[in-house]
Amino acid sequence: MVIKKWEVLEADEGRQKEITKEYNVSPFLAGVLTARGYNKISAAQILKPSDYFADPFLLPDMKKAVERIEKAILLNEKIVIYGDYDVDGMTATVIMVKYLKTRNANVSYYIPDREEEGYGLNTEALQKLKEAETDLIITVDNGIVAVEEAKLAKELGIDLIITDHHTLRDSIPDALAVIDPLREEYNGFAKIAGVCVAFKLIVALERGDFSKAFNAYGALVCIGTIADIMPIISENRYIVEKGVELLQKEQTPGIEALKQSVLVKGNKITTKDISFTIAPRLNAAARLNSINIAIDLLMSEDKQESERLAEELKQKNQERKQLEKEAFNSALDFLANNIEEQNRKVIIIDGDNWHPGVLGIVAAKIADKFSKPCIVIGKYDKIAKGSGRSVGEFPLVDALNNVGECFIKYGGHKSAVGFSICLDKIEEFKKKLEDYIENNFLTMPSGKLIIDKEADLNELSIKNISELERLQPFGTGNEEPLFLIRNVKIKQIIPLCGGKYIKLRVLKQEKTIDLLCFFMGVTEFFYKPGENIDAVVSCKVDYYGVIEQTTIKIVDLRPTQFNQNDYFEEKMTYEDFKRGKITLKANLCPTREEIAIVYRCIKKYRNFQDVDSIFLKLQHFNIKYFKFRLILDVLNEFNLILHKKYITINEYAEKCDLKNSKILSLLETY
Ligand SMILES: [Mn+2]
Repeated sequence: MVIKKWEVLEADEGRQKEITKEYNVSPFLAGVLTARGYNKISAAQILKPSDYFADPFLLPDMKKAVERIEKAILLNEKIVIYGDYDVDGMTATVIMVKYLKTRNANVSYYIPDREEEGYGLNTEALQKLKEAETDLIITVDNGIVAVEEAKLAKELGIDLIITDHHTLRDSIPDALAVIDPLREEYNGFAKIAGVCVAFKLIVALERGDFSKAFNAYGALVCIGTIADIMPIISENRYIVEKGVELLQKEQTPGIEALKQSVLVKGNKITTKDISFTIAPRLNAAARLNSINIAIDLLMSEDKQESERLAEELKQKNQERKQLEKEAFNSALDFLANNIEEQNRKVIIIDGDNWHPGVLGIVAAKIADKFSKPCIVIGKYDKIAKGSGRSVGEFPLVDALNNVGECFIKYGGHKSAVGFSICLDKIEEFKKKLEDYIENNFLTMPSGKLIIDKEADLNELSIKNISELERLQPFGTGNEEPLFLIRNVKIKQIIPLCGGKYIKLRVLKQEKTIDLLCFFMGVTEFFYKPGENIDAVVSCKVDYYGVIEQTTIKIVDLRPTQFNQNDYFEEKMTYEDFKRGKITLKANLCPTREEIAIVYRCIKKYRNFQDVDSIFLKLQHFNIKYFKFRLILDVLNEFNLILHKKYITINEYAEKCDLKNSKILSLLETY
């Protein structure tokens, strides 16, 4: 794991007191909320979300939409729900179709093909729908930018109602109704999913009867909201909390089968099951050209059919995982064999025939692993497709805008982009993008770990931790709280599950607590008893009958003496140097002794998972990061170390003489 920037938020004492009093919560919990920017009023978004479900008729054009749909139902006109292939779009499509069927409407749906048509309304689809004698199209989770397509729909004589939650461009489409919470006229809570906008339309069609509609569709609204990574505050909080409760009860055969297929027997379904199992499975169907499996399953009213579809969906997801693994490993191999590529500001990798449906996931995994924006390009017979993911605040789509002429088609937002490109344009694109970033971004944002509070061991009491449950459900925009505990001494390292995991017993000022570590086993754990560490932890209380016990889990850890600012500065300098962007001002040539220290460290501990782990282990030697990386370059130059699962000494390396090092002699000239 590459070292992430720890950023500790600060509580506000004044607001903390107010929140404590207003909501009758502990100062500990109130402190976390103020650190996250909440005050007495806005804290209600978290602590009293049920006050927040906004009246659907507050949304602009809602009344017009309801009237037009009622007319279509009355005259038995042909209605088509025009959806999207992600989980938000799927669930939005399904609830609209299901609802209109209960009203005996003449309704069907259309979801564009992910690879062939791409996202949103398109002219060919409109022509097809015209031929099928469609009278009314209702978009869900798309349409807000379809200015041209809306014009065409008008020419074709199809009425168009747009429901969307994406950002508006300069002009809104000329449609019968345009319902988007980001329209200026709307003053409610804006960050709701496409499925939630569709749901509001249903509530409006039910003349505002929220609870009946929620009982029928709340489970799907909840799945779509979580899958689309909406912030879990305000209305979304209500939807997720109540939606999960609904999901725990018996659902329609399709949703029930999906739920049963992901659940471990006897467990209750949680928000984590939705984000880590249900959503990826539904997405897998779309990624692998089989979206019908997902839609049919969500619609199904037949038990046997549902079970078959749920099983097929599971298989599709397995297939997706396999394709993803192949592409990811081949991308990692490329980076291991081309180490200089890792020093770029944005990592760009291309490969032949990587499945287009997994490019985005692979880009996200690489971006996370190297803490840098990453673009992954799959090359096929005639064209190439790319998908990118950003890190921190880096505006990836702006970067693409600046090289827009390279693409056939592209789009996206700050943190994720997608494009198609001619094969012979790839090199030009890479070069132009790199030049643009090199000239416009002196420093790149790094991956951050946002920490809510530096905590004393005493503060991590059962009472305080159990109160954090009031913040649940956690999710995007309402993450599980993280705490920093500083300068604790390792007393004991206790292996768990045969050494696969670790329990660390740590001590500070006479107080001892246990920390659990699940991301490293005994083999990889390079800290020793007696060493002082800083740890970022998450906490919860487990209930065993009448016994309560805290579980404190390590999210990240470092030696106490580690200097974060130094590290990030030196890392940037090193990478700039490697890309030839700076010349050295001082002689930074490592000494023979320093090289030996690093070599001996790798030889002794053997199981370093990455370069940064070695650096953390070397903390008490006072070798700066820049120099440390130069030393590794020298060791690589002579093939003295191997980069496999672990970084190890090459036992079969030939004897070498450092005098012959090209790197060292180059450094000596500065
Ligand atoms: Mn959406």
